[in-house]
Amino acid sequence: MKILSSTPKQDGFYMPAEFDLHDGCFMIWPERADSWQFGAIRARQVFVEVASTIGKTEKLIMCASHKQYHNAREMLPDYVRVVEMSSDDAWARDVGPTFVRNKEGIVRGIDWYFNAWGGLEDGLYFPWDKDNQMAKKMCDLLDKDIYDAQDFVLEGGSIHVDGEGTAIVTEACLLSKGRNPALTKEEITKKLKDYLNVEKVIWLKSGIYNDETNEHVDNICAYIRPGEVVLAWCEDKNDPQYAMSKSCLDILDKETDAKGRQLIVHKMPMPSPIFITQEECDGLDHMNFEPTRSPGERLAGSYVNFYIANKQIIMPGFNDPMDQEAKALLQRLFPDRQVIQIYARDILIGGGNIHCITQQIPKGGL
Ligand code: KQY
Repeated sequence: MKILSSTPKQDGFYMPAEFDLHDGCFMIWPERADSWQFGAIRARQVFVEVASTIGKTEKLIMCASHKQYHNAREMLPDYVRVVEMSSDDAWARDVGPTFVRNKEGIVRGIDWYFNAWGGLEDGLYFPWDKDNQMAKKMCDLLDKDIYDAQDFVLEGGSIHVDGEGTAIVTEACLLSKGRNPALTKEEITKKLKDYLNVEKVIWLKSGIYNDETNEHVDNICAYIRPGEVVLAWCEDKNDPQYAMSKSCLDILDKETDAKGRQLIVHKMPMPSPIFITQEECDGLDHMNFEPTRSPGERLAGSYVNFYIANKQIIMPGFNDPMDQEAKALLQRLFPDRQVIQIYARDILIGGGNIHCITQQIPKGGL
C-alpha cells in the first residue's frame, strides 16, 4: 500500500456514487459500553442483522477487536468475513476510507483526519487515535493505495456524491468549530473538489435536529440517482426540524447540479420524535464520570440514513406508524432493489444509523 501525497483529481480518480456497483462493505463490531447500552449486547444483534443482509449481495467485512473477535465470528454467518482491527467505536462510514476510482477501475482510498466529530471542541470521545488509523488499515487489508488527507478533518457521513460531479454537504457540520476552523468555506469547497473530484458542492445549511455529529448530511439528504435526492421532511411547523428541512428544500429547489440539472427532491417522512428512556440511559456506561445521555433527550431518528447495497436498500425502522410509508417510498424510488427495513433503535441510541455503520467498497476494490 502506497501513501500518496497527490490528490485524486490530479490522478484522475473520483468518488463513485453509493448506488454504483459495490464489491463489498466494511462494518465495525460495536463494543464500547458508553455508546451502546447494556455492553453493546443489543447493538450487536442489530449489527448482525445488517451485516447478514448486506453480505448476501456484496462481501461484508466486519472489523472486530481482539477481545470480541471470537464473539463476532460466532454471531455472524460464515459468508461474512471477520478481521481483527482495533477501533475506538463502530462508525465505519466516518472512520473508514472514502474510496475513489479511475476510468480503468483502479480503486484507492482517502485518509481524512478523524477527530471524533469535533476534537476537543465538541467531539464525542477522547482518544480517537485508533479510529483515525482505521482508513489506512482497511486500505492496507485490501492492498489499496491511499491519499493522505490527514491535514483535513472529515467524516464519510458528512458527504454525499452523485458520482457525476456533485457533492452535497451541510454548513452546520463542515463549518463547525471542531473540524477545520482555520479554513474558509471556499477553502473547504476546494478541498472537496480536489479529493472527491467534483465540480460542484451544494451546501445545505443544516441537518437533523439534535444530531450530535453537527448534522451530517447522510441523516437528512441522500442521492438516489444522479439529479434526484430524498430529503427528510417534517410536516409539523412547531417542530424545530420543520425550519431545518425547509431551509434544505429551499436550497435544493434553487440549485442545479454539476451537469446543470434541476434537482428532483422526494420528501421522506420522519418518524415521530424519538426520546431516549430512563431505562436505556441506565444501560449506558458513564464516560469520564459523566452520563453520555440523559433521559428524555431527543435522538436524531431519520429514515434517510439507509445503505444502498447491490440489489438491496437496508433502511432503519423505529416501530413508528411512518415506517411503512417510508419503506414504500424507498421501494418506489428503487424499483430494482429490495428494500429491507431493520428495527434500528439500538443503533440510533449509539448516535447514528445504518448508513453511519457501513462503508461501501466500490467495484474494483476487492
Ligand atoms: O455518524 C454518526 N452518526 C456517528 C455518531 C457517533 C456518535 C458517538 N456516540
